[in-house]
Amino acid sequence: MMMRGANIVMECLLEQGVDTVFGFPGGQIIVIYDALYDYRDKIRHILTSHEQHATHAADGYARANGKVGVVMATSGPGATNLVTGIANAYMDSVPLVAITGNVPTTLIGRDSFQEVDITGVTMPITKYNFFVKRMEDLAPAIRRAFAIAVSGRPGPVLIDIPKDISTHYTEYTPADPAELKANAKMPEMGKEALSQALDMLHDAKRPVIYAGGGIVSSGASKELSEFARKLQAPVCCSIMGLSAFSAKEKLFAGLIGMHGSFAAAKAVTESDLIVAVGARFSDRVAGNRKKFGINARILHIDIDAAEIDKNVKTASHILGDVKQVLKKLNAAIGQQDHAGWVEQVTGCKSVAPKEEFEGDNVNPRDVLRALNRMLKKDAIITTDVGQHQMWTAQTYEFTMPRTFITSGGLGTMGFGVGAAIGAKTAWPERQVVCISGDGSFHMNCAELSTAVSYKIPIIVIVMNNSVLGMVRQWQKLFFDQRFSETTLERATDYVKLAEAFGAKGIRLTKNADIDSVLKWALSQNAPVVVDCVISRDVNVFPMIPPGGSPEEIILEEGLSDA
Ligand SMILES: Cc1ncc(C[n+]2csc(CCOP(=O)(O)OP(=O)(O)O)c2C)c(N)n1
Repeated sequence: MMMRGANIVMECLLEQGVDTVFGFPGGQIIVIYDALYDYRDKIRHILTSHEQHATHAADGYARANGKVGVVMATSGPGATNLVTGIANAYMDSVPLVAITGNVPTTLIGRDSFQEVDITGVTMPITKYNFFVKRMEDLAPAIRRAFAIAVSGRPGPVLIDIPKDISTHYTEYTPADPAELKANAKMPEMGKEALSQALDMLHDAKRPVIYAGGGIVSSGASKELSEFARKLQAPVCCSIMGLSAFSAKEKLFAGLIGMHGSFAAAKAVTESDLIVAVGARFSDRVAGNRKKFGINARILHIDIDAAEIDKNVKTASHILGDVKQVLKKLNAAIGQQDHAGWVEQVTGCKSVAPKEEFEGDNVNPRDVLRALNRMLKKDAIITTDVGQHQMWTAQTYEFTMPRTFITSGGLGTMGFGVGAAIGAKTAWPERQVVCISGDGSFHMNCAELSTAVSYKIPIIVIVMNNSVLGMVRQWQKLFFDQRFSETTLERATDYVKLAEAFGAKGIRLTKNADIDSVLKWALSQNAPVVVDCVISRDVNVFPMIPPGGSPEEIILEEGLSDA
């Protein structure tokens, strides 16, 4: 049947099962929004205040429910406003489809009003991108975009659609659902790799599992749990891996890396076999790559061949979907016994850094511990970026996959509120709390208006220390306390700000009030901001100095000799 390009976009979204998109309209995407008007009963659109946060919302939606997130924006500034969100999804392997309008093909390359080469701009931060030049390419491009976003290692794909393509008519033939399914591809795993891995697993005396975000995206938590028990190995998680393995399991050794636990640092330093599963040895995990796991052989299980031997040299690897690989290993491995080693590592879980806070302020970790007690098991926590993010990662006990949504790779301040809106849109019945900092919240607070307009009752906890805390901490530890441009001391009243947007606000100034304030916030069924006043001198410990390795962990303030 003959159909307008913009309507084909809608039909193709429906083919993919899309029922929610986030975005912001404009002149070059106006025809697609015109089509959306006729599909508004089938496709819910959430209009954010800024395109960046529409991308974060689509990203949070995708991370929370495992579907592909969809974001739309107009050409030029609309498209460039998506860039940080796309890069964020790329770094954290989140399946996302971004649709941008562009000027008509006849105006391309003439520096037309609001023209930008967004496929050129996003080439290094997308898995693939399409510039649709011909009507007949439109539907195939959208179908391929969704397939690419979820195939192998997930990631973002962008489709740039010039205005004449969305305006003109062409023949539309609905896709065969079986064909759509067959488009998503997973690499096959090799048999030899598996038998070599089994030998390594059987030989190990002090094995440790380093679990990353791949476990979450492949839905392999159950398989990981069985694997850890069979191998009898402690499990350390990267920040992307948190929630993949229950923090309540005895074998959980905590966060690995720069701000990781002492137990995790001990485990990787003393281990003779590190099994990395769906993880990529980022610099925040490995620190000094030459010293990481210095006494261990490394077995790397990952879906992305490009990750093998990229950051650290491995002894062996298995390429494949980690869920399928772990299933095979679990079937073949048999029960191992490393009780003594497990005790050595998990016995260190109580080694905690000194906890700093000033008596007349709120202890941020106590707030997180209270949330841990008060929230339901399936509550979703999102964060912005800074100290508050690391306190959350260290303190909150995640027990269910996809309950922790944070910007791991790009470290994007401003991510948390959009991500919370996306997560709550995906799971309206679940509690969704964003832990933010006052610096980050200044970047995304306008999205409170989105939460209010669409009645999306998220809770934002602003750990308000009046400073850009994480950068200030580095200045304190490594730059001789020269606090260059990290003291905010904004006059912003977060309670009034929340109220101005139509949300609710409350201030928390004393530790004694934590429970009552949180109880109030949780009972509002409306967007709430909790202005949580903390001291500017609370640090994140432990800390591995930049370029250091796990054995150089700093438990308290002050550098080790290294
Ligand atoms: C968009 C962006 N700009 C700058 C940074 C660098 N940065 C990392 S943490 C941080 C401070 C964050 O301050 P705040 O949100 O108040 O959180 P806190 O560390 O105080 O908890 C900064 C500036 C970043 N990660 N992202």
